[in-house]
Amino acid sequence: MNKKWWHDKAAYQIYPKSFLDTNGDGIGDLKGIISKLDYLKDLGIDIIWLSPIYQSPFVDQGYDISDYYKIDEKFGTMDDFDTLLDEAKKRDMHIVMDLVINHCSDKHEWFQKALQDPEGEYGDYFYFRKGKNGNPPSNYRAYFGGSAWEKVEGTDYYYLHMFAKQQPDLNWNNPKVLKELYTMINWWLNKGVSGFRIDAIINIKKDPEFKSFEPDGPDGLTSVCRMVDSVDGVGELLEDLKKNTFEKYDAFTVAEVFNMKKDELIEFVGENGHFSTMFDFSTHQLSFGEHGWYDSKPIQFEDFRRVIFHSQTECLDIGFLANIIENHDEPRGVNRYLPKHARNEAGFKMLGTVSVLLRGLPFLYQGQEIGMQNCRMNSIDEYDDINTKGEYKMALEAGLSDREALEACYENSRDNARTPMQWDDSANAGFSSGTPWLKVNPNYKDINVKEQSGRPDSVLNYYKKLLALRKNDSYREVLTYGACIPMYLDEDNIFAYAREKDNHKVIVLANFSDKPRVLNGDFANRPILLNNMENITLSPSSVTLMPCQAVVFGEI
Ligand code: TEU
Ligand code: CA
Repeated sequence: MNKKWWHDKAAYQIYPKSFLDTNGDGIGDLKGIISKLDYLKDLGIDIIWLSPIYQSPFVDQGYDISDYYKIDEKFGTMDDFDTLLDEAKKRDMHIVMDLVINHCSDKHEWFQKALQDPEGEYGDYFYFRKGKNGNPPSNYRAYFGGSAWEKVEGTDYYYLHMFAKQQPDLNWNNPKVLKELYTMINWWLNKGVSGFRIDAIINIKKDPEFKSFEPDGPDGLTSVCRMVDSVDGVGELLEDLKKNTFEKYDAFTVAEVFNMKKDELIEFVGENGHFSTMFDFSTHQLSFGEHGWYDSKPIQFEDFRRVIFHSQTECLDIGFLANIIENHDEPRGVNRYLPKHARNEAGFKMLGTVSVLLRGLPFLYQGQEIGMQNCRMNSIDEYDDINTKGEYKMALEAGLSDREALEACYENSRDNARTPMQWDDSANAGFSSGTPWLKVNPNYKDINVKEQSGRPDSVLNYYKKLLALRKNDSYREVLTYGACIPMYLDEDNIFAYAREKDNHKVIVLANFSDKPRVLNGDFANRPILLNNMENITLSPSSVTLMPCQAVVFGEI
């Protein structure tokens, strides 16, 4: 495998709106991010992915872009952005932008022009279709609920939106659209961004006939992903995109891909794949309900372990995955993946250990490094997220009570990850001197960066050690390129693996159960590289792990 500049890097996702507000308007900004670059460097971060900061009406928090060439004034100016690029560079850090090109905002100039004349030049930038007998062109349900077709007032036309109706899908069959997008991407790469996280990209290939499918829910609609699943040929679009943009700059790209087809992994992230890497969403997918959040299932440890090892094995000879426990679309990982007895600092460190030391790029999400948790909201009005509102509505329609629907939101809402970053125990967790745009999790008095910076055994200091271990001269190679070999698979609630390359070997052991566990093996002579507890019980032929204990052993 040819080595690439990004193979041994650690990444961190910033959700700019909730990171740090420096002018008291309640919204995080670029100046806030600049002021925390040293914090991130010290944590061990090389690549920073910014969720969208482009001009946007914020119907879907910036994933609805109205001008791809502008920084939204909420976040600052293009000068601020240039300063961020310079300051990151000085610290040998990389800035990666979010690239949202499956759709744009309905306030984008292209769409505004299209609305005026759906049959004209700009109409062909989108998917306008005539309705059928007074109904939409097909029975697709948008990802955020409701029909994926929106009627254009005063015409027979509907336009397609796979997400919110304010996010019309761009027509990737139109060469003019591709040219506009490639020019824009190259403009940002010329500016000095190191690459992109690529949003919802699997959705760009459509079946232009837009056939209806069997309904899959009580609303008589079928998820629009049925159409995505039914078409082939996304690879050609992705290859063309790469050749005209990323490849020319040796850019780093990480794709958000959900419904990839079987055996496509090599085309996506192989040596000459469409992308550098893509997120491993296999654990996240375990929680999917049949109809929505209201019938989502708690995750069982056995499944959690199985799907991670499956991804690790599948990718070994192909490429690298990006490993996450959470992002801005998911609840907090500690709530989702840890059993109740493990929702404490030892447990948070244990989850961090098994995730960060996997083969692939570790992506931390803001607040993960201090163990931020889901936030209890008292009514649907306290939520902001458009997806949460849609899921709440579906839950009520399916017959759940208000309390039950809110519970489903507590377990699944994207706003769990979007509450402001908890910097210290002053008002609003030190995030803003004004009124934060979204509720601050009341647990900030106990869980915040300041408290944890000053405490050697904190979750924050443990994450620093984890990332430092990946970069340690003696272990960097094996932790970057070494295979991930599952261990103790017949032991329930034990997450264990070795990272192996040539004659080098690192062993990671974690006890997710609520009882002490004895694992047979010769560990006594190995150096202990990390231990999330003070002690460890070793005998010549075994090791005993306390509940929530995670230990990393090095080379003899
Ligand atoms: O997400 C795409 C996507 O598939 C998610 O919306 C997912 O279905 C949902 O979050 C499950 O809870 C990307 C962005 O990450 C997301 O924030 C945007 O809302 C979406 O695209 C539209 O741009
Ligand atoms: Ca601000």
